[in-house]
Amino acid sequence: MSESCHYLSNRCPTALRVGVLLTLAAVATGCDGTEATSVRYEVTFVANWNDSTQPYDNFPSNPHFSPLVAAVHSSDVGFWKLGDTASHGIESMAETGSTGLLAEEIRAHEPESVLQLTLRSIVQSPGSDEFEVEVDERFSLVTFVTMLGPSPDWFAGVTSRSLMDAGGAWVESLEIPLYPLDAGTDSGPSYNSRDEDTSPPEGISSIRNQSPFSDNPVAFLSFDLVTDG
Ligand SMILES: [Ca+2]
Repeated sequence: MSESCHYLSNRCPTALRVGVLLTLAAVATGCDGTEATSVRYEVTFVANWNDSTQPYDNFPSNPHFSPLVAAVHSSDVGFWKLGDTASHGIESMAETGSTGLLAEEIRAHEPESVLQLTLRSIVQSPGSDEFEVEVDERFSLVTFVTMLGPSPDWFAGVTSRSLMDAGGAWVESLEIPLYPLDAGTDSGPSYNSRDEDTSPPEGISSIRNQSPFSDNPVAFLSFDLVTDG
């Protein structure tokens, strides 16, 4: 039942709420009578971080991306933003690749503002991973993060990316180049720098085209609408 509770605000007439609860189905019905139809996307992550795309500063011998974290959520919540100080969960992910704290932060918003949390495995670079997410009209945003490993506090991702176009239609296909980001919590300048806590922490920033990174993406994230019923 929880999957439908978010459609049943207190503004709904009681009769409607009862009616909806009695007719729990694959599609949830909003207060205005419209159906919140869920659709699925195939998500493809392609790691493109290697010593030819980023040919600087003692490129590491074991480049990889930490276990991917993907959340489907509403606009009521966000998990990171350029210029903002990283949450403990983002800091932990970006410095160690750990997903535990970040998963807790995201799950704290279930089911009201988060529909789905997906945790994947490490992806070697070059390498790739594929998985599906489910979205609907209310939960149409995706936040995705993964750490570049080894690194001080560098990660890649998207935040609150909508899978709807301006007209409210589902985007059929979307490929997003990912550039390196600095979580602002460790001041190490190089891939294998020792821990060097940034105090106070700085805002999350892009380090695209800043040493040791070139102007090339470190990965690509694609969303393809699944149409096979
Ligand atoms: Ca840093």
